[in-house]
Amino acid sequence: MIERVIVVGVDLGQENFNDSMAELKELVGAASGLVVGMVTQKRQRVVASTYIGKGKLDELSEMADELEADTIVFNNELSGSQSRNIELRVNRKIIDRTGLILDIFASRATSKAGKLQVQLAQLKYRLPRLQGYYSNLSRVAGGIGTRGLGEQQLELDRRAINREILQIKRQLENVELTRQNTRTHRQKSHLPLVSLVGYTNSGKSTILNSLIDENKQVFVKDMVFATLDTTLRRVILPNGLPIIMSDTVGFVSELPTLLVEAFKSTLEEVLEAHLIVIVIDGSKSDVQMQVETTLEVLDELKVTETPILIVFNKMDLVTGNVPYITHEKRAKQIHMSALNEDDIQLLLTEIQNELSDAFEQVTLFIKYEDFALINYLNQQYQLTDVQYLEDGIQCRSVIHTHDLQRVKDYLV
Ligand SMILES: Nc1nc2c(ncn2[C@@H]2O[C@H](COP(=O)(O)OP(=O)(O)OP(=O)(O)O)[C@@H](O)[C@H]2O)c(=O)[nH]1
Ligand SMILES: [Mg+2]
Repeated sequence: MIERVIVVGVDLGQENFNDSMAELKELVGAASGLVVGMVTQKRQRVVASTYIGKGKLDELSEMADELEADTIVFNNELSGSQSRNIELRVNRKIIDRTGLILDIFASRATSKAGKLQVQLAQLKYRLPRLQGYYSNLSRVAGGIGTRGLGEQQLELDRRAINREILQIKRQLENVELTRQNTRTHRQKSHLPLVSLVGYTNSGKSTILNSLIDENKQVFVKDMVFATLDTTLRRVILPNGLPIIMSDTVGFVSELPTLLVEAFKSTLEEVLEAHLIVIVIDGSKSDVQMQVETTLEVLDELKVTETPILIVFNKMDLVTGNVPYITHEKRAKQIHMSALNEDDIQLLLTEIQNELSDAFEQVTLFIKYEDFALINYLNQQYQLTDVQYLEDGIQCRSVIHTHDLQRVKDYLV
């Protein structure tokens, strides 16, 4: 049965209030809920005990009866006692934005690490709210689409939850060890790393797919939070140089700190990136919010120095003004559609330009007896103008600067 949902928001004068409410509706949809109504209220500050005012609560209660709503979703974080108080008045299941996002993540996580990370975030989210739950024993807890964490777990007391948190942390450490091994492996390959980041559903995975072989494709879908893990793929630039590209979990405004926290290790690749490509859905009205949100998360991850390229994707859907971020001087901005082959080439060229410090054009003469080096270069790079001379080969290539040392005795 599809849950019928009323969304509620308090307008405290924040700039993106309407966008944020629209996004909340999308999130409800992503959790397979059906939005049947919306209640908003303009206030100077929220009511400490019930978040919205008494009159609004009555209105909400009536509306819930009238529209036969099952669940009320608030566009803010609620404390345990707030949601209990509201629930007592409205007699419906109350979920807040963070809880909703956690529910979506819980239902989407597929990898072992992803599942553990979401579980950890869910437990940490519940811990400070237990008090509220326990004061109302009639509460049937759980969220839209909740999976993975059994509802009965809410009955566990704090100690049990804490024990579970410890246990999950331990499991995560193990998973992390394996991840670190793969990372070390990649670092040994020394290839420049380019990370695709940005809003959920902006087309990051589609862009990556258009750059790689069919049998290595990643999951793409028109829904929020399609990707929850980090994938690394080898991509060849127009000058023949290989790089590594990473695609990762998408962001959303007010992404719960708990989740950013939980996904830090998933997002760790971003820390090591030589270039960050921020992918924006250019066809939406909230491009400013998308960029800001993304920069905020990057800040939270302490990524502040890495060069950035801002990409407005889905330009094939744009009929009006071409979007542009005015105050962002740090980054170059380009416009493209992942569905257009020429645009994909343009993106690659831009990435190549941004990475120009990372590679150099060389001409080499290598004796045949040094075939190990010839082999290595052949595997790593594209060699051009190859001439087979009497005692060795002469060739040209674009190589990564980290390999300059290796070939310095062979430069022509
Ligand atoms: N029209 C159009 N659709 C696009 C374009 N790029 C991606 N899409 C569609 O947008 C939807 C989301 O694409 P994804 O690649 O899954 O987006 P994502 O950024 O990886 O999303 P998350 O993994 O949820 O963070 C899919 O339905 C894509 O087919 C584009 O340039 N034009
Ligand atoms: Mg994706």
